[in-house]
Amino acid sequence: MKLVQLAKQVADSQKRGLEMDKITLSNPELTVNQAYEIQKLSINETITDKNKFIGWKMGLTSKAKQQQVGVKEAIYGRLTSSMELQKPFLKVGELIHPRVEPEFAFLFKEELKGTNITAKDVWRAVECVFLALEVIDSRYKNFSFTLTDVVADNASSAKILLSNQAYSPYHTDWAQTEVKLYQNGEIRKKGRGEAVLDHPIHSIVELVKMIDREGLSIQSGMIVLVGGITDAVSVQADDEIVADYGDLGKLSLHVTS
Ligand code: OOG
Ligand code: MG
Repeated sequence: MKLVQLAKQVADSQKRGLEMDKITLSNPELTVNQAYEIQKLSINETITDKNKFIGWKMGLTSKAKQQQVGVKEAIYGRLTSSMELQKPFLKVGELIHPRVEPEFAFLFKEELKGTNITAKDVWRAVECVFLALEVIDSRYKNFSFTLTDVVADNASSAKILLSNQAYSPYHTDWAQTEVKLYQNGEIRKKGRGEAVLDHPIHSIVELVKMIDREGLSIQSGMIVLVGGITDAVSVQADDEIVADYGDLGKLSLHVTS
């Protein structure tokens, strides 16, 4: 099957919130690079004046996340403005089997590109850091996929929630920052920033190198999610999710039907 057709199929499943079979079942010969092409085509199809391309996400940058889904490689996905929750409410009716995970998001004031980039270059380009919750929702049945499948499905991206407060990149040591994830008052997950490639800054370095293969960059004004610090929890209507980042504050998400 042509990549364009597969991209349409994925875009349709994302738009309508309908689960689908893994695309590798009917297309076992698909490569990871072709999956990134499908990702690009399917997301480009959704871009309009109202739904802008706002940045990137890294995924599977922590052991906890890799183990949860059985894929042992970091991946990236594309973020668009319609994914951003402006209020801390998540409607699950539009989604298939949503999961929530705690993250950090970096906002950039300068472009970053190329394969020679180092952590030093990244620090210079960061404007600020947000606490973030990512809602992922694989379009594949049973949240089960191979590396190729999940890349084509835009790394399971669904929604993102950023903290109201933005922090200076030098406010704290992001590797030592601990987050506890609560669901209905019960602690479900716990982790430190260092779970993400020893320090979340490394996730940005990896992203810049990876998107260079497509000739793309992090542009000034874009945000980047660095990847789940802990693995994700499944959520349903009426759940109250709280990510407690200690001194940095809390991020809450109210789940509705
Ligand atoms: C893939 C997306 C992974 C992360 O932060 O690791 C991701 C998935 O778990 O479905 O967003
Ligand atoms: Mg994530």
